[in-house]
Formats: sequence, structure tokens, C-alpha cells
Amino acid sequence: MTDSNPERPAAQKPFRRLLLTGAAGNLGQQLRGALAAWADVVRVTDIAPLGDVADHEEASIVDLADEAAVHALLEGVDAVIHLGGISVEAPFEDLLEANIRGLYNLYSAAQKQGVKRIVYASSNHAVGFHPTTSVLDADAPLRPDSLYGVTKCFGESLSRYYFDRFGLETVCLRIGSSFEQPKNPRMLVTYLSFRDFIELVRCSLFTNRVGHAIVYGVSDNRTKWVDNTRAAFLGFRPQDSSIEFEHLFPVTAPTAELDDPTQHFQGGPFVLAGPMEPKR
Ligand code: NAI
Ligand code: 15L
Repeated sequence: MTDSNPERPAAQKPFRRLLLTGAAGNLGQQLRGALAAWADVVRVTDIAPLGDVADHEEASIVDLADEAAVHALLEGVDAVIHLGGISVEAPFEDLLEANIRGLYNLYSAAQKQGVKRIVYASSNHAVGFHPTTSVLDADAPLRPDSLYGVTKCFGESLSRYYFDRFGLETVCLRIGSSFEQPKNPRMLVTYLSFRDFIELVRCSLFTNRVGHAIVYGVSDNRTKWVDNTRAAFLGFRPQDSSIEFEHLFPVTAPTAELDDPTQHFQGGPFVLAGPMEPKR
């Protein structure tokens, strides 16, 4: 989705202004460097401090639950990469503000401002209660493994509605585990390298006419629980693999752990993490 405005000089970057939410987080920090080549201006936002702000960046501290502030954030934006929100299981009240109300604010404002596309950080936890013996494609039924996963299902549904009703496009990234390296044996399967994450976002922004799409964010790992055939039109081809980290987690003989639900289901420890009590 590039800017085809004939009044813009050819030498300019593909986008005039991109909005990156969650810019202070783990993945936001990885993406900020890459975005410099994709847009004249990158509006970076988070509820947390944003660190050094580059010349091409506009920084704004905003709580996604603040409706007026989110509407102001969307002014003049061509497309959004939405990484902001609570990224793990949490008490319902907290998830409600950041991931439900925050997401509604974002879509409502994006539609009013005429934003063309949102790249939405969904999660493997939208489908984490599928067993590890299944291979899931984009049509797999939602089976959230936590209230956090339920909020990601809400995001996938809300974005579907905004596409069907208003034509606002979304690519939902069901990200696996995107960190410097896998932290446990499960993450050998769910690992998404930072380089592959950036490439997935690039494909999601630059492919024409994505409509409403679901794509799994995993590297080319040896074991696969997901299948991106239905999202092949995005052209995402992971370059990395968790194979280089397999030595960190030697295979052991089967044990009684086979009865452990955190081993049985794709969501791993998330399947037992909630619901969490509110903080008093
Ligand atoms: P993160 O937790 O490091 O970053 C999320 C950012 O959102 C934080 O900087 C936080 O301050 C901000 N945030 C939280 N509540 C907010 C609010 N109310 N208003 C504004 N900003 C708020 O998470 P990470 O790893 O960078 O993930 C980015 C996105 O990708 C998240 O939405 C997460 O759910 C999703 N994801 C990440 C995976 C991973 O392995 N890193 C896997 C699956 C999904
Ligand atoms: C997620 O959705 C989380 O945001 C991330 O912190 C990891 O826990 C990841 O899933 C995972 O499943 O490993």
C-alpha cells in the first residue's frame, strides 16, 4: 500500500506519516529503525518513556484508553502499526482499558481520519488452546488460552468489522515468540526473529489490497504448528530459524509432563495463567 499521490515528488518515501503504537516496547524498539526508510515522518507513541527521538520521529505519550488523545494521535496518519497494549495475561480491568477500550479508540479514530490500513499485533494466544498436535491455518477456529488471548480475538473481530463496514484494511499478525532468542523449548516452535518480524510488518504494509488478513508470525523453525498458505499473497518468507538455538534446550525423554496442559496446548504457560485477580 504505497502513496500514489501524483502531486508528491517521486523521491519521497512510500508513506508520508506512519503511526507506531507501543514504540517503547520490546518490538517497537526493534521496528523504529526500519521505519525511517518507509515514511517521511514516524509518529511514535507509548504510555512509557520513548527514549531518544530521531529527526524523522514525532513523539507522543498517550494512554490508548484516552479517547480524545487517541483521536488527536491519528490526525494526518496514512497507516498504523499497532503494537501498544498489555502483552501478557493481566487482570481483566487492566486488559479492558488497554486492549479493549484502547483498540476501539484506535479503530474509531482511524476510520474518522480516513486511515487506509492498520497492521495489528495479535498473538498466538488467540488460538493457544489448540493442541500442539494441530497445524493451524488462518481459518482455524479462535481458541483463546487466556483473557489476554480473548482481547486479541476482540481485536481480530473489531478489525474484521471495520473492514467489512468501512473498508479499513487490517493485517492481523498472530505473533509467536519474538525475542532476541527462544527462552524455553516451546519457543523453539513459536520463535520469530526480530529480522523476520520487521519483514512481516514490511510485507503487511506494502502489499496491495490485503483486505482483512490473518498471518502467523513465526520464523522458519524445524517444528511447525502453523501454516501461512492462506496468507501467501503477503509474500512473507522468513529468513531465520530457531535451529541455531536448539542446543540450548536438549531433547529429554518423555516424562509425566505429558499430562501437563502447558505442554499439551500451543499457548504453553498462558493456558493456566488466568484469570488474574485485580490489583488492590
Ligand atoms: P511490550 O509489552 O514490550 O510492548 C507493549 C507496549 O505497549 C509497552 O511499551 C507498553 O508501555 C505499551 N502499552 C501498554 N499499555 C498501554 C496503554 N494503555 N497505552 C499506550 N501504550 C501502552 O510487548 P512487545 O513484545 O513489544 O509486543 C508488542 C505487541 O505484540 C503487543 O501487542 C503484544 O501483545 C504483541 N505480541 C508480542 C509477542 C512477542 O513475542 N513479543 C507475541 C505475540 C504478540
Ligand atoms: C505473547 O503474546 C506475548 O506478548 C509475549 O510476551 C510472549 O509471551 C509470546 O506471546 C509467547 O507466546 O511466547
